[in-house]
Amino acid sequence: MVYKNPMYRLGINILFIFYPTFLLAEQPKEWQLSFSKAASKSMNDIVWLHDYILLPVIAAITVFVLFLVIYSCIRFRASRNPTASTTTHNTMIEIIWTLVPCIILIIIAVPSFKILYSQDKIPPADVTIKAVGYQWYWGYEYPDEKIIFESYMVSEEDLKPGQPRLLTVDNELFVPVNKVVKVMITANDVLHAWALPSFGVKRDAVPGRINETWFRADRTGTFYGQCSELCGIKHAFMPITVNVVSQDEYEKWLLDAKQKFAKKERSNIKLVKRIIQEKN
Ligand SMILES: [Cu+2]
Repeated sequence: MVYKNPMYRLGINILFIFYPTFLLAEQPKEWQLSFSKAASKSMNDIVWLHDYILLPVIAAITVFVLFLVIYSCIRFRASRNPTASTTTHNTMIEIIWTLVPCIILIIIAVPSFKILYSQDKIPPADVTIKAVGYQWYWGYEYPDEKIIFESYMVSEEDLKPGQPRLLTVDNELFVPVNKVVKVMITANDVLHAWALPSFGVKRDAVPGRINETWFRADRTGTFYGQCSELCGIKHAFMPITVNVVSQDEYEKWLLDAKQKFAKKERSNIKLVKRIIQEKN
């Protein structure tokens, strides 16, 4: 196949370097550079800040410093400049090298704070999800729909064709497209973090407190994330899978989920009753 051809792959990887978001799907790709393709306004803003503010600033500073280093190596080398200057002070240059970095920081700070505040202010939510980090899986709750379930990683030998390794879970989250989804994040044992790169979402899951964040997915698809706070030996094995679907499909899933997970709840209640009986 053409994709197996090493020259073709090399060509694609070179293209990736010049077009960081070119040809990327919803999950990490081999040899991928830069971010996953944005699926929310928040992530679009983050990518814009990175591509059009941070990268040009970093590139310009690097080139400028490199130029200064090379220039002074050549111009002021011992053979060409045997008597060194004794200058210790120049007011003009000191004002410039204080003011210019200040201006650069302000140029970065203005759009950066704008994005931070837009992430912080949660619009009225259409769907609310509670995510609870456990060692080592995620528990999810749709409080308005009375749905509670756990989401474990599918191990490598149980993967179906097309399912990505270390990212596939048994019970996926479903959210409707173009709707505000509020996520309340907490943990039940140690620190975890609920992170979904395509939505520009990352919040710590802290035992005993609830952090809130939100996203509005602007296209359908399956999106993957991972726990992003080192939480123990299986930190790498508690991925997050979110299916963004149409409103109709979401409602269909809700009906199914209410049955599927309600049954489980009933069996849990039975289990608790049995334990209480055994104790008595
Ligand atoms: Cu974790």
